[in-house]
Amino acid sequence: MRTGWKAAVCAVAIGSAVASTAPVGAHGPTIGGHGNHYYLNDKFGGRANMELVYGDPRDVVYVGDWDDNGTDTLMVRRGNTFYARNSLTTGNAEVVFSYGDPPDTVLVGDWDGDGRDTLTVRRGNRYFVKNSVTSGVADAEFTYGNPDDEVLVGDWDGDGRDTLTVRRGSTYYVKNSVTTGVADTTLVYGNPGDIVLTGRWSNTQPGDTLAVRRGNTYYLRYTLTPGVADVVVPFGEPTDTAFSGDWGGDGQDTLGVRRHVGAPPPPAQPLPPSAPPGPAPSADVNCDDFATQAAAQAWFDYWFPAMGDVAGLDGDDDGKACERLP
Ligand SMILES: [Ca+2]
Ligand SMILES: [Ca+2]
Ligand SMILES: [Ca+2]
Ligand SMILES: [Ca+2]
Repeated sequence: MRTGWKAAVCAVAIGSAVASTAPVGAHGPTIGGHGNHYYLNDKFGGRANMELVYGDPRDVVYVGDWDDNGTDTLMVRRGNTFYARNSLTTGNAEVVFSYGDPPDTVLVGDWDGDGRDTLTVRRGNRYFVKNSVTSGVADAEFTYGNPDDEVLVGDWDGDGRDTLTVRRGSTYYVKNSVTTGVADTTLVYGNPGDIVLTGRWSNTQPGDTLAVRRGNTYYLRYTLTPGVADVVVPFGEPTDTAFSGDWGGDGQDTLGVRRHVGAPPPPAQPLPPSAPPGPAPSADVNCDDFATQAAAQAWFDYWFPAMGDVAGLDGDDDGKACERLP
């Protein structure tokens, strides 16, 4: 992974100091927040027993099991290019691929139950499912809920496949297939403003359930039913961004936090109003896509603030793209 890139999407911070109820979990949307230090615990201990640094502080980050080894790891996104690492250690990306368009919302899940997490692109209430972490067109498409609905991803019925739940306040509309149609079950849980995490918190439960976060205290429920928490655990700091995943590969999801260490990162720079002629930004672009060095340079200068040298046009890092072109 190259350093110094800035994500095109400014992520939403989650924490007690920030009024956000975005769902975070072992699977689902971006985990939000900022910082490139991650503190995990593969049990429900109060303190982290795994620490790593990955990507840049402003990166958009997702959690999933990209290689079907049972362990969830991190993936950062820059535009429509995704950089996944398969171990929970500091280091470079091991898998790089492009999917969708830079403004797309994506969700992580194991949609076909093969053990491997992949992406679904969301556009409003339309979902485009892809069952491999490779570039290419969607494998399936469906519609669920309303365009502005908050969605959670999980294996609610324990059949090994992840599906969607739409959340409206404290009501959850659970669907157990990635097909167009109405909810299979409906659940009322917690308060409308709660920060909710999803996961399989105990090996006694068949599938994923909910947890509510208040400050740095987590209230875990082992069934998708109304009621009080089965376990209450502390973790991290109230200002951390929290998420969940199976860090040890034992089938149980536990907690992790994302934290910024050091001076605040510079704000993400918005793109100028219009793009120069050229292809959409991705790792598939190369110097042969441009007739002149000036054309390549204009394209490079436009996309660099948001996406870095996404196409690798400036191999020697001197700021000049495709110097071999006329
Ligand atoms: Ca894995
Ligand atoms: Ca899969
Ligand atoms: Ca399922
Ligand atoms: Ca685990």
